[in-house]
Amino acid sequence: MTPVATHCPYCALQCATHLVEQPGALQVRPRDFPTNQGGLCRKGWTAPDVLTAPDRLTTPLVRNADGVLVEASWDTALDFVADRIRSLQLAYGRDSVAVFGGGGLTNEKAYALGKFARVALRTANVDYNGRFCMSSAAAATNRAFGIDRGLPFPLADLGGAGAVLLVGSNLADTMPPAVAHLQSARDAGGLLVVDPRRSATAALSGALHLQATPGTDLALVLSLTHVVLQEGLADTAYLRERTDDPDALIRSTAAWWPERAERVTGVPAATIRRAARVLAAAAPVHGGAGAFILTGRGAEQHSKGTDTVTACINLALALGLPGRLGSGYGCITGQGNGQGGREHGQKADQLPGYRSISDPAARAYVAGVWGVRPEDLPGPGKSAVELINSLGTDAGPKALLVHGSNLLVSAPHLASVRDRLAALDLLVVADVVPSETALLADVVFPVTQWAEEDGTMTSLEGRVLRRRTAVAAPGQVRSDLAVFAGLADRLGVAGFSKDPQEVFEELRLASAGGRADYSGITWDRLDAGEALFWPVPHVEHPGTPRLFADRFATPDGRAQVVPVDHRPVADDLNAGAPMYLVTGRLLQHYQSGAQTRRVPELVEAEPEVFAELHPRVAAQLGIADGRPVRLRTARGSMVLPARVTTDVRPDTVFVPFHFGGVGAVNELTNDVLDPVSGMPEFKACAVQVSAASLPVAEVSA
Ligand SMILES: Nc1nc2c(c(=O)[nH]1)N[C@H]1C(S)=C(S)[C@@H](COP(=O)(O)OP(=O)(O)OC[C@H]3O[C@@H](n4cnc5c(=O)[nH]c(N)nc54)[C@H](O)[C@@H]3O)O[C@H]1N2
Ligand SMILES: Nc1nc2c(c(=O)[nH]1)N[C@H]1C(S)=C(S)[C@@H](COP(=O)(O)OP(=O)(O)OC[C@H]3O[C@@H](n4cnc5c(=O)[nH]c(N)nc54)[C@H](O)[C@@H]3O)O[C@H]1N2
Ligand code: SF4
Ligand SMILES: [Mo]
Repeated sequence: MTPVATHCPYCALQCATHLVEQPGALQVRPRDFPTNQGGLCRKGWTAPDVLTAPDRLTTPLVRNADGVLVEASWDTALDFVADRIRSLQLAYGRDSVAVFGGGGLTNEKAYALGKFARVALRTANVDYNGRFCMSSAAAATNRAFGIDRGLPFPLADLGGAGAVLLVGSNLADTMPPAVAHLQSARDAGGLLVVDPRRSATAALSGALHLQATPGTDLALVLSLTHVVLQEGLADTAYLRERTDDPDALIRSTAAWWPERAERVTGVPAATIRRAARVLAAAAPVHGGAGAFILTGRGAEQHSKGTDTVTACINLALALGLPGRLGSGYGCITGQGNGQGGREHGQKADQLPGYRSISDPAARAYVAGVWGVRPEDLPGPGKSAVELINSLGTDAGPKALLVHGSNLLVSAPHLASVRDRLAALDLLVVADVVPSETALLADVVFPVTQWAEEDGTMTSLEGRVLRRRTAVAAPGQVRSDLAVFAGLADRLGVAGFSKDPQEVFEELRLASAGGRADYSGITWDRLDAGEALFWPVPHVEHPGTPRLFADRFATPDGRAQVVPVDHRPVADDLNAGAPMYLVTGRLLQHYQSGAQTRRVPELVEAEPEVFAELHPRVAAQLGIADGRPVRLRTARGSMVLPARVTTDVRPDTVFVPFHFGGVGAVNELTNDVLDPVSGMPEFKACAVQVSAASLPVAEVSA
């Protein structure tokens, strides 16, 4: 077999790979590419194992009268689902059927999913797991810059920087090959990391690890901005020319002198001053080599995530970074197609091309492409958690179709998710493996994964990439596209293609003139190796690697300063729950673990959930390393082994979220939402910690 050039199935770095047939199995080889520079992480190397997972789904499954999932033909399964959809919509209306998508789906699948919801089902109830991921940064960048492209510059631009401030990102574990791009900042002593844990990334930053109290990034960043302004380090010409309201920026940070921020964040005032100066020295206004401010989920997955990102943007504006070559603000998108997934209409309030579903002109245009009347398109729906919480209620959806998410592990406050899923009349899950969520479904569709399909993905830098078929799909596996087409056909709605390239051609047209304009991108251009960063408004257009050089995408072309202020975590510390529970990722596992918990090498490296505890706390509570500890929050309780380490703050417990069943930390997390973005507060809530005598990994609600 000639090596097939494609990209890794997992994260948004989309490392370039070659797939080659070795005796017995498909193997991955890294391919040179600007984001990974020939590197791959352990998950990427072992990704082919998921293709041949022993319990890979290979036929449709339908739950029988005894409640058992049994094999069925595609026709039987599709007929059954279409019949149920028809009768539920007849009885309860169009919105009684909901669709939940994922940021791992290709652009073609994401586009088809949104169109299927709006045109075939005509339901307003569609949203996706990007709500758990990118939504706070998306909301903040949309309101400040008028556009949401995670990195508005190629990742490799970081390579020359004098300083990089990472707020709540653990790149060294979550995108290991990307660490190479931080080398220049590290060499200059300018790598700053805000994290309540001494993560692998924080460890790279030496003394500039700002180990703030969980949930206090907003106060910290307001204070960094305060220092920049007070010490005359701001780029005043930039503020005047490129932002709409410099005074609002000054006013909103005036009260955040470092000594006050120290009391809130626990970061010494002297460290805050030093960090602000290091960052400012690298800014172009001071002749520095360039500075970047980047946010990750640690800053964003909070009920104030949008405001925290806004504060980061305001700091970047004060330093004159956005739109300058070699400097900027960016959000590090997470899922493989986390960027493209949020542009083509999976989101509750969105139509393809990153258009608003509330905008009459956008509705008219997209309705035209879809051959329907604008008034027949539904309006905006509910955000993910609101949608989940409405399932099976009197006014809520009675059926849910899930494509590309394992909600029963990854959504917050799982006891409630379980109740809501159980209250449904119909749960349909399309997946590649029997995930925790699929095992609960009435109907399961077995679908293709990365190496079995063609399509496009859009990486964290907004670059559109080709995914290519290397092997045939096993058994009766079909693409999600075939599920949408098969159901639409049975519902009597035409216009759904199973062919990804045909779908892409339609996506080009539907996105034309939108903010995320793909109309100039063709598979031929991608196959010829062109580096196409959106927007690409026509086929002669070279693409847009860097945004904002001359103007922002706002009506007046200036960045909008949105004044924000600090507020505490929603479920904050109290006498009964005196520590913070924070959650996040391990290098070895991906998301809900549905895929990586099926890779023997990764399971061997990290077989089970654990809780990181500071030695002082462990000693106080009489908990030895490896011994069971009980965590209890207002929503649930679990028992898991302790991992005693000085890497966490003494007031903090860290638990990875990659494990299901009794190992699922989302039993404990808070589903309170950011009012702007709909992001749940995954990253911080109050927890009671105690020694446990129960066997490890026992959970109760
Ligand atoms: N190995 C691996 N890589 C992945 C993924 C994966 O599941 N596994 N998933 C991909 C996806 S979808 C995403 S979204 C990205 C996420 O990538 P990251 O954002 O890097 O991942 P997290 O581990 O969720 O969070 C980063 C850090 O936030 C810290 N943190 C927790 N609370 C706070 C807080 O209040 N403030 C601050 N400043 N920090 C806090 C945690 O200690 C953690 O080290 O990774 C992508 N890459
Ligand atoms: N406590 C806590 N919870 C979190 C987070 C956290 O930091 N802390 N992070 C959140 C974040 S950032 C994210 S992105 C979410 C992610 O959490 P999930 O939405 O659960 O993401 P995955 O585990 O990637 O689930 C994807 C599912 O789709 C399947 N799949 C893969 N490819 C395809 C395909 O092409 N089609 C279909 N139909 N299925 C496919 C996979 O096998 C898997 O079962 O978790 C969120 N949950
Ligand atoms: S860093 Fe991300 S894209 Fe690269 S190999 Fe690892 S999981 Fe795959
Ligand atoms: Mo994510």
